Amino acid sequence: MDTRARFKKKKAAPKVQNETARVIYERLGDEVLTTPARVERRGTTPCLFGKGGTCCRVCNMGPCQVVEGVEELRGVCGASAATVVARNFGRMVAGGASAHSDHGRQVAIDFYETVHGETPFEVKDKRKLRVVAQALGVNPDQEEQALLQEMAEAALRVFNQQEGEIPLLNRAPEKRKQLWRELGVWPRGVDREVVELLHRTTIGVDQDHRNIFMACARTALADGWGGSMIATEFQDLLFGNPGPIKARVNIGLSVIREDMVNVAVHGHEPVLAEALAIAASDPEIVEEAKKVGAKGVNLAGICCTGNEVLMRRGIPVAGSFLQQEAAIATGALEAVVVDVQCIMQNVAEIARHFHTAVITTNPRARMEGAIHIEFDARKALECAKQILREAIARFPKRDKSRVDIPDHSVDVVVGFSHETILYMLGGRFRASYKPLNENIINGKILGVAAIVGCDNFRVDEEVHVELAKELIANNVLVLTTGCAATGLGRAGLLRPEAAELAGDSLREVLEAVGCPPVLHMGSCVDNSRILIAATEMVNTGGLGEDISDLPAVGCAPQWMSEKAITIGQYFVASGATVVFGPDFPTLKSQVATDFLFHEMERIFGAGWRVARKAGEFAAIMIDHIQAKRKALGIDK
Ligand code: CUV
Ligand code: SF4
Repeated sequence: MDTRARFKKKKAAPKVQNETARVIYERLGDEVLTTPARVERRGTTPCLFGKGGTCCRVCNMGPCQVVEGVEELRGVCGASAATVVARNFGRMVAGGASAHSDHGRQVAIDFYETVHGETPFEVKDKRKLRVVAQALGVNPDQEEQALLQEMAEAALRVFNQQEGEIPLLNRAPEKRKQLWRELGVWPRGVDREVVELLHRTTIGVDQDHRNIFMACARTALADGWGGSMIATEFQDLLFGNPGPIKARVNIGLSVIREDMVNVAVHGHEPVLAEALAIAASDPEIVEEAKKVGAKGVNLAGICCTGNEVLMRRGIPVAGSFLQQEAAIATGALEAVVVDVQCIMQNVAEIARHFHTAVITTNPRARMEGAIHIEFDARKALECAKQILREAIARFPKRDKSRVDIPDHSVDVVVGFSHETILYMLGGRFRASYKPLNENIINGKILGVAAIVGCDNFRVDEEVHVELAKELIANNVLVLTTGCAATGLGRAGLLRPEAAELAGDSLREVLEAVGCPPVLHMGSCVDNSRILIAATEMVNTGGLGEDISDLPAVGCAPQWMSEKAITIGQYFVASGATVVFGPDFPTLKSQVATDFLFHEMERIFGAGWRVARKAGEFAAIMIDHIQAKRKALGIDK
C-alpha cells in the first residue's frame, strides 16, 4: 500500500475524554489543532525511559538512558537507575514546591502591602487572625495593626528563613512532630529546601536514592505545611474564609452568557480574580459594557483560580484543566485572563481562531500571541479595569454565527473549608470534629478519602467519577480539591441530593446536616486544609495519635503537573497514604519504587501506591481504610 495514501486517509476524530469539550471540539472540526488531536498525533506511548524515570539529562556527558540491573547500562558517570529515578523525582518535587510556594509568597507580599495600606484590599477574616498568628509563632494578644504587620513579616520568613524550623509544622500532631525531628526532615525555610534539593540532584552530588527521597520529604513538607499553607491561610484572611455556597460548574448558558462580555480567569492566584470581580461590578465598567451592547461583564473561572472564586464568591467555574480550550471554542469569550500555572500554550492557538484576547498578567508567565497587562496588587482596580476594557472592546467582534455554548452546567454546593466542616458536621456539639470522629468510630462513616489533583488529556475522566461513586457507596466520605473537584461537580456529586448515592449509614449522616457526599475544599494549595482537618481529627480523640493512624487515604488518579507529585510526597511524609495513577514516574526502578512504596511506609507510616482503573483505586483505598480501622480496634 502506498504510504502517502495511508497518510491522507482521513483519521477518525480524536478521542475526547470530556463530554462538554467533545461537543465543542466536534464543531471545530479540523480548523485548529486541539490538545486531543495532539495526543492522537503523538501516539499513545510516551518515551519509555522518560516515563519510567530512568532518563538522565543532568549533565552533558549524557543524556543517558539507564536500565536497572544492567551494569553496562548505567549512566556514563556510573549513576544507577535508582539514583537517576530519585534525582528526577526530586526535581519534580522541587518544581512543584516552587510553584505553590511562589504563589504563597505572592500572597504574603499582597498581605504585607495590604496591611501597610498600599492595596485596595483589607483583611476580611478577623476570626482567623489569632489562629494563624499562633501558628506562625506570633503573639496574638497585641494591638491589631502591630499584629497584622508582625504576621506579614512572619509569613515572608517562612520562605526566606535559612535556619531553624518553619513554625507552621507545629500545628501537626505531637507524634508526627517528634518523628519529623528525629528524622531530620523538619524544613528550615521553603526557598532553602527547594534550592538544596536542586543542588543535591545535579551531577555528582547526592547518589543515594534513600537520602534523596528523604530530602524530597523535607522539601515537600516545606510546601504543604509552608508555602501552600501560607497561600491558603492568607488568602482566607484577605478574601474571606469560604463557607457553604451554592454555585454552578461546567460550560453552560448561565456560566458563559450570550448577552454579556465574558471573561474567563485562568490560573492560580485569586488576587487577580478578586480584583476583576470588584471591577466587573463597577458602574463605570458596566456602563462601558452597555455601550457596546452587552448587559455587563460576566466572570467565569478555569482551573484553580476558578476554585478560589467559586469557594469564596460563588462565581461559576467554566472548566477544569481539560476544558480550557473548549471554553474559548464556545466562541463567546471576549478574554481569557491568565496568571501562572496549568495554562496550556495551545490556549493562544485556539484563541487566534476566535475574537478572544488572551491576556497575560504576571511577569513570570508570558505567552506568544497574548496581550500583556501586568497586574500589580497596589493598583489592583486600575489593572483590573484595564483588562476588562480590553475584553469589552472585543465584544462587538463576537461572531454570533460561531457561538455555541452547550448548556451543560450543573448545581453544586461548595465552600467546605476546614472551618465549614467543623461547623456543619459539628451538629449539636458545635464547631467540633467530635461527631465526625464518633460516626467513624461507630462505623456509620467507614473512613475519609481525598480525591485531588489534575485531569489529564491522556486519561479517561470517568475515573474520578466512578471512583467517588464507589467510595461513597461504601460509606467513605470524600473530600476533594483542584480539577478533580470540578470533574466531580460536573458529575453532580457536589449536590446534597447526591447523598442518595451513598451507602445507607453515610447517607443518614449526610442527610441530617444537608451535606453533599463529596466536599469541595478548594484549590490545590488548599490541600493544606486537608492536613489541618486530619490533624483536628487526631486531636479530637478516639482515632489514634497520629495522622498515620486515621482510617483515611488520598489519591490523584489523573495527575499531570509536578505539583501533584509534591502534594503526594507531603501527604505521605505527613502520614497519609496516597494512590496515584494511571502511572508513576519511578516505575522503571524497582529499587527506588520500593523505597517510596514500602520503606516510606516503615519510616513515615504511609506510602505511595499506583493504580489504573477506578475499581483498582477503590479496592486499594477501601482496604487501606479497613486495615486502619482494624488497627484501631473499630472494625466490626
Ligand atoms: Ni492547581 S495542578 S491541573 S489547576 S489540579 Fe488542575 Fe489545580 Fe492540576 Fe493544575
Ligand atoms: Fe549520564 Fe551521569 Fe550525566 Fe546523568 S549525570 S547524564 S547519568 S553521565
